[in-house]
Amino acid sequence: MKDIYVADVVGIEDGTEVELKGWVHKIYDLGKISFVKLRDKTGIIQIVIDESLNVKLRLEMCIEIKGKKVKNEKAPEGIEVQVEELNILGKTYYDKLPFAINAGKIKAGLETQLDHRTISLRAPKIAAVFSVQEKIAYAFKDYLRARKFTEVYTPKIIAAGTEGGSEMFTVDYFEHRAFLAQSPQFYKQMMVGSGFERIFEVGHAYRAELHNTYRHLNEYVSLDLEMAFIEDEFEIMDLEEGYINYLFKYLKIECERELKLYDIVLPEKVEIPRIPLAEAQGILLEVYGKRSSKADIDGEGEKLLCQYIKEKYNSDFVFLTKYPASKRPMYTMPDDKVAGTTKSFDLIYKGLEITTGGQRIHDYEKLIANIARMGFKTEEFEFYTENFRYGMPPHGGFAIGLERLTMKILGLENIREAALLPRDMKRMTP
Ligand code: AMO
Repeated sequence: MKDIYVADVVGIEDGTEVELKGWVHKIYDLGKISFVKLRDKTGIIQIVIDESLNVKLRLEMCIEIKGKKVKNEKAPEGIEVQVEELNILGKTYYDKLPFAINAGKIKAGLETQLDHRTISLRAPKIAAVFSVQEKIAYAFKDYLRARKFTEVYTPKIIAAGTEGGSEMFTVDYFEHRAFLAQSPQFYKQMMVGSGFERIFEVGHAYRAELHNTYRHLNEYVSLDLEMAFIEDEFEIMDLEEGYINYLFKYLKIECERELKLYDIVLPEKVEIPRIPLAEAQGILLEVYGKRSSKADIDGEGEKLLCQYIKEKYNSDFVFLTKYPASKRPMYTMPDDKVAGTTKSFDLIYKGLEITTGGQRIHDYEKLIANIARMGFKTEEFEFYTENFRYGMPPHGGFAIGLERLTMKILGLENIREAALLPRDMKRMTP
């Protein structure tokens, strides 16, 4: 077993014997003596190997060493380990590494890096993306647990789509046709009605979208929540704004090293402007001469709008509210105050939609009428609507795309960089 990690060595008294295990990151062979960088999940440390040990190291070998921690002003962090014993735990079997991972930025293109994902992930800067991502999900759970939310795990093999008929992967399920869940939408609402009141789920979602873009994946991780007894969709936006503030504070403490690697300074406080979609479309037309389709803002529009919001409100985020009913799924609560609109919203962050949310229809008869109005067969949704016959509380929720949030926090250009093992139209391996 491993007791000490590289990052722990800084705090250990000079002259102490340490045992470390990790990978050979870099080798400077000076003949009589070699300076080697040893890497583990917490960092990189210089180790000094005398030729008398008679070992032939190669990059990425997995090794264990025993040695003395000593000060050396010339070494990174001012410390190194003088090796007394070295064992090779994992040999290497390559002619040439697919690309160098010890020279700062990887020079290979993204597709090549993804072809060899287990190698590119060894580069500390790439691995840092996933430390941040893990903390984003962790903070989501922490924030919600402190507010009486319960974590649930809902099925990903489902009988009917939630977000409209298209974009679903089909699965042979014995003698039936099933689908991969586009979202836990129905189940999160059902669980709220079953008495959980407040639930969240961090799980995979599947979209058979024919989009091979910088912002689409065919499998992504969704940070979902649903909450009962709300007054309106603004409470849901308050909750999300609270999470973003909690998250940024948390990342500043927990991911200081990772944020530094990406040169990211997160704001101290986030206050998110809330603008009805129609007003945002007006701004785009007036300020940028950009026309939008009737019910939406396209990718370019999202970017321009964020530029405007940044200049006017100094915010990287904006909530777009009051989406037209024609653009929202059948579970969305209509807004009776503004004809044709709904109590739903999107959250745009640095020019990219990262969230959809809103209040849902909780009245059984209204929901059935809406399902029928949208041209669906109500009997196919009985498994979902049944609960609504037995007293459904007013409720709402939202979902954040984990990879999109990670990507925007770290300033990455392509969503695939924020997916551990991305699935897109052209990629099913590794
Ligand atoms: P929506 O379909 O807008 O809403 O999805 C919610 C969020 O999930 C992320 N997302 C994606 N990320 C990567 N690749 C994709 N192909 C992809 N599709 C969606 C985005 C998006 O904002 N049930 C509703 C949520 C709700 O109302 O609670 C839903 O799924 O960040």
